[in-house]
Amino acid sequence: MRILLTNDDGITSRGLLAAKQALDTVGEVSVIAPDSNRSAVGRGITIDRSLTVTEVELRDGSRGFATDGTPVDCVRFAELGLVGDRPDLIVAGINYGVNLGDDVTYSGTVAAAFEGIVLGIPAIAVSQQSKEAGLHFRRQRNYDFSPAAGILATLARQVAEHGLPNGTILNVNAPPPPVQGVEVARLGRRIYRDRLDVEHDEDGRRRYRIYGDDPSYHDEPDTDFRAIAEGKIAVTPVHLDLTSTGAIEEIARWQLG
Ligand SMILES: [Mn+2]
Repeated sequence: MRILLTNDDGITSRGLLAAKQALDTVGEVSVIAPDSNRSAVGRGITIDRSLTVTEVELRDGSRGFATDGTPVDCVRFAELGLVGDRPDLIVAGINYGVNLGDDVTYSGTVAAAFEGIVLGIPAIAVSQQSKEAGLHFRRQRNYDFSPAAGILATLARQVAEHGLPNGTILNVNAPPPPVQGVEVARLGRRIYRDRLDVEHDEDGRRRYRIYGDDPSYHDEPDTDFRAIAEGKIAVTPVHLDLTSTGAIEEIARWQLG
């Protein structure tokens, strides 16, 4: 099995290395990742300039590629043959911090996996919560990626055996150990506590911080948020069909000339 590994935290991420080591037991892994942190860039691609690609040595001594593009650019590079043959599986992660519920649309990690749907290649996005980080996204020092790495190897083997349903990726989030089980869950919904914090830069200009520090979530059954809160790994099948099928009829009844 040929596996393409990327992330949004950047080529030097310890989470990327943890994923690499887990996937080395499953197949032949090629790595291409952004040269620095591109978290929360979503499905952005680079169309206004050319991209650099640098061959680098990863911490395990293997070779990988770093680019100044986005996570989605990384997957596109792989499709174009830059890092070897077309992959059988795309993996993005292991991300520092969870990607749950509504947040999947901001996430560069999940975005890279979504590109698998566009290219017709099975894909897994995988994220690890830290004990200290709670539901935040922040990168911290004492990260234990082992729960996410363990489920990643299992899922990669399952995908090798069964494939994935058409147009579907897996969004996987692991709580810190000890893990209480694995649940196939739906995406939940965030509650953001945004606020305007005003700062002044050296030139006296106002600057604003708008994303609050303490996001919460709607505690609903069968959701990824609930699974994580219960100490379980959440595996969520996600597709990219954004059409609101149920709304087509209603909107079609409008007087649109
Ligand atoms: Mn990230």
